[in-house]
Amino acid sequence: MQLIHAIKNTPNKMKSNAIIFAALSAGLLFSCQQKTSTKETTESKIDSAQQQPVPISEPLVTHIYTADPSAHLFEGKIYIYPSHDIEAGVAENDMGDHFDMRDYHILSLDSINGKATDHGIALEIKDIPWAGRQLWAPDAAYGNGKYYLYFPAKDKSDVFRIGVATSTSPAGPFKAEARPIEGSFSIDPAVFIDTDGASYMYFGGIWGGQLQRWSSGKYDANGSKTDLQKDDQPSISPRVAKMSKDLLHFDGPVKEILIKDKDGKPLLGGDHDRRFFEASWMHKFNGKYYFSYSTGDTHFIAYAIGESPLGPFIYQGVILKPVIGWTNHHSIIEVNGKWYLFYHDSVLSGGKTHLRSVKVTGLIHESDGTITTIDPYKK
Ligand code: FUB
Repeated sequence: MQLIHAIKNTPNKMKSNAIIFAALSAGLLFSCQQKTSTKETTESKIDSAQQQPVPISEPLVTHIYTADPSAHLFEGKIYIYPSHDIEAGVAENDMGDHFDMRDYHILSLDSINGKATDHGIALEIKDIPWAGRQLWAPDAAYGNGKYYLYFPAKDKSDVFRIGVATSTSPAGPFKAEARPIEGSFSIDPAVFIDTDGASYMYFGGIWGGQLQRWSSGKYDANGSKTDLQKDDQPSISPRVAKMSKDLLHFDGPVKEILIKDKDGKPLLGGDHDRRFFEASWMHKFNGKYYFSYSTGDTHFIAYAIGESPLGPFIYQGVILKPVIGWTNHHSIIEVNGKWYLFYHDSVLSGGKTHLRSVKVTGLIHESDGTITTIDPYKK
């Protein structure tokens, strides 16, 4: 794992991806088309030929690339709402232009160890009236007898907004609303419905997710491409908005989420190992609110615990160590009394940043409420 850790704090996505890819490849090229068992092929090749990390889990599907999994239990099955990664031929850069996804496929599992079903195209960019490009990490919710698919996309002015589409089935197809959610911006929506029925959307992502360009409350097209470059100031905050009962709108203002250290001090912009980057998720365990997220350029899934869904949250530690590939993204759900982490990595594509595969593994809450850190590779 030294090679993965060596990329920490690398300011350029391309550089770090090249290092990971070099570590993994050296004669190793996995194809999405390969017909042999992925488990056998991946493990035996990595293990015997290169002494490279052996994954703890295998892709849920191998006929397409999938990423950013948001998992939910609907109608007695596990539904997974992922990004659908494609080789679009767009050069890699720090703004994430190479993530040029154009549709969503929804996956389902009858049981956690079952075979995944791909339900086909659920929504396409051409059917979203306001969208210009880049369908990034989605989420879903159920309410009012309907299913809701929430998704980020750049609008026709190249500004990320968050849209919503509805369906009578968890597998879609989904019909998009004519306009993005009013007041929405940036990426990675995660909708959490609390035990009292109140619903919240967590969202935001820096760098390609453009959150750093909203610091004045308005979009600054000439704003920074990465951080705010203020390492000694509180880091950029993820956002939360209460949702209306129809789950189609924000009900009230967008608020900033405060993540503090155990001394009560806000995490700073220069604290790349702990500060928020993208990929929000919320789960509730033993009455406490667990806000989890990716640290982006340091590649961790980290978590912080709070007493309210609106925060503040106190940083606790790492849920998932870095994966092969640049991005780290996840969701956490409970199935039949056990907890699971859905995540992705780029092993199947030979380390390509923009060609990822969704996976699942068990997650443990310790008796003190902390979460056991997961290493996605056996060595
Ligand atoms: O898939 C595109 C972007 O990569 C997501 O929106 C981020 O969370 C990262 O996984």
